Amino acid sequence: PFLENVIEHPLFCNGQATTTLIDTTPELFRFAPRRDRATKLLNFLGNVIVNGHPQAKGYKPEKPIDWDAAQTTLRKNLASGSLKDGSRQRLLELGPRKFADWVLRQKPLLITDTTFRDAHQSLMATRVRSYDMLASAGTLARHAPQLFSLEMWGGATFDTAMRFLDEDPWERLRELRTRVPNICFQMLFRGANAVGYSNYPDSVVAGFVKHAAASGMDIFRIFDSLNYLPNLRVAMEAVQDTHAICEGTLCYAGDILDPSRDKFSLKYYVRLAKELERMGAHMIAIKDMAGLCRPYAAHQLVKTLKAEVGVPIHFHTHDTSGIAAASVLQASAAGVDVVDLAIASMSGSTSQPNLNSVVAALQHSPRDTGLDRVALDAYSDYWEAAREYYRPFDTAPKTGSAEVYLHEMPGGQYTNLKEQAAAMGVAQRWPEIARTYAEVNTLFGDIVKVTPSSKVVGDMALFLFSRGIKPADVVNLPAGETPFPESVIDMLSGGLGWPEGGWPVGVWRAVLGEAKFKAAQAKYRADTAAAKKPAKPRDKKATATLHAKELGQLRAEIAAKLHRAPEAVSDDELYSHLMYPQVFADFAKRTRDYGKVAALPTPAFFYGLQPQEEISVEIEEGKVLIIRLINVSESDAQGRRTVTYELNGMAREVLVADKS
Ligand code: 3PY
Ligand code: ZN
Repeated sequence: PFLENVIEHPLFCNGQATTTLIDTTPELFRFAPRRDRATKLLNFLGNVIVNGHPQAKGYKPEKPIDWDAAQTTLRKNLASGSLKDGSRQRLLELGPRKFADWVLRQKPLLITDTTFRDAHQSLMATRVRSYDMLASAGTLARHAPQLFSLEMWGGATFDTAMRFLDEDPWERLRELRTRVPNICFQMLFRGANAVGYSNYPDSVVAGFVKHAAASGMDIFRIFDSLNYLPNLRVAMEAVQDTHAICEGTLCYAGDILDPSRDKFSLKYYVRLAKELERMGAHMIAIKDMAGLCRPYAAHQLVKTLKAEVGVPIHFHTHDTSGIAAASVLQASAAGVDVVDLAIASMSGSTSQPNLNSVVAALQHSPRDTGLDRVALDAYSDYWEAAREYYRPFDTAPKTGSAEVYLHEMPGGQYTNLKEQAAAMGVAQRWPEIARTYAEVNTLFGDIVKVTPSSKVVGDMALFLFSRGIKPADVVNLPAGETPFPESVIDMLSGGLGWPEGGWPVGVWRAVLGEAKFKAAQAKYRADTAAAKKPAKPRDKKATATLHAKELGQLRAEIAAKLHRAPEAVSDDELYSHLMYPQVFADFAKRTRDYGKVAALPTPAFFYGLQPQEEISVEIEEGKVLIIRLINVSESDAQGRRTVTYELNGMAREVLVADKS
């Protein structure tokens, strides 16, 4: 409790605590009584029952939903069966290079299932909870051991797990690993931005990779949001020091078949792919984050890359246009090794194309995947029912739209930006905002747009739109005098690296002002000159020593803040803190207040319980709480309600302040 008092104290939270905090702050020693795990959960549930979950946006399922139906079906049909070895055993046995050679020799089209990561990031603002993944993961392990990998971590999931779902992302990784010992796990890694939005020190990036690999990650898809390859070096080298596969990534923008978009030509992508191969990539991903790679472009791109590089090619796209399955089939025909797809009921629209249908499409063809369609359909039924729990977040467009070729927004950004527009009260003007987004892209010289560069384009679009400034007029504004968003200033200063050819001078000068513009231009020249020099051979030992020293210092700083010995700060805590200090601190506090809410079934987590509804909650292996809601009283004079439960058959009450 002393520690809790310290880290919750305003002086500590504001970073103003010094070594005298303990002597000068007697209230640190006033301890609240320790609450047991069950009481904490009953308090959490009581709050949701009385006040609603802040994430559920007031949504309440209209009629009682048979929440259990999906899981029962899955359990009945598929939960049993033996575990066969799969891609993970093969990787561990062969090592990454020989594993990649094995991939090259495969005739069947290999498939990555993105249901646990990109599908829900792109359809439901990354809100799917571990609980629902864990309930179904064992089924995949048993019935789809032919899958190449499960993309189940990284991207936005690290942030949202803690920020919105009160979950520890590291626990998600390890618990899924326990249930799926046989299929490779894959994550999306934002190069120098790791799983955050800004650049981190090399020691942090490399340390994160190492810890993730040790926690069960097998394939790292590493990209940069401007295709600025120097930003990939540290993470790629770090992966090469583990058992895992380093998937170097080229982000697809433009249209290779459109001669007027010559910035993003076939030649450009071949150059990137060759460079990634030279940097040590075991595989190369084509990351078509917005779903812009049209079918015949996909064919040509894959065919050319297969001829030009010697490592497997992995194709990732989004179905925003409604026609991306055709791109997948064309990529397959051109010899792509692996493709990303999402389970049927979590596919389509801004998500990946439909896994079940592609498997069916390739049956009895030379690239037949060998996956069990009956099992995959049952698995899809499960997600169809589970998806219902997430209705407040499920805001992706219902159908495909060719409009994506105009605005070029990544699948994961579309719903978020729309939400931001709604928060500004301009939801009805979405088509104009989408157009402004496209015009900002032109203003920036036509760039790759993916987290975080896509967010910067979105910030600029909303900024200009809300002030009634046309993107094309930005270059005529007095240099350095408009209060552009911080993210825009940072990107144009080189904070994210550099786009091919640098920034157009007009917008560069208008945003930064003359002095900062000159400094940024000099930095751009120096960085690009340095990037052209042949890289010095890496001194692994010296780098490891330097990183260990830096990480040791960071760990000591955090330990001092927590009043713990450095060795008492776990690696999970260290990296969660380093990625998102405030989000992690808030998450840790809520965990102290409410316990392990990740153990609650999703309907109870978001919508509470109905009177007489009963749930069972496994708070640790073998320790199950049976919670039944009995009654919610009227408010008392202080505006509090008494929530009465039965906990394992015994009456329990908690008092909840009614915030309505
Ligand atoms: C992410 O970085 O989270 C993405 O999904 C980019 O496509
Ligand atoms: Zn994606």
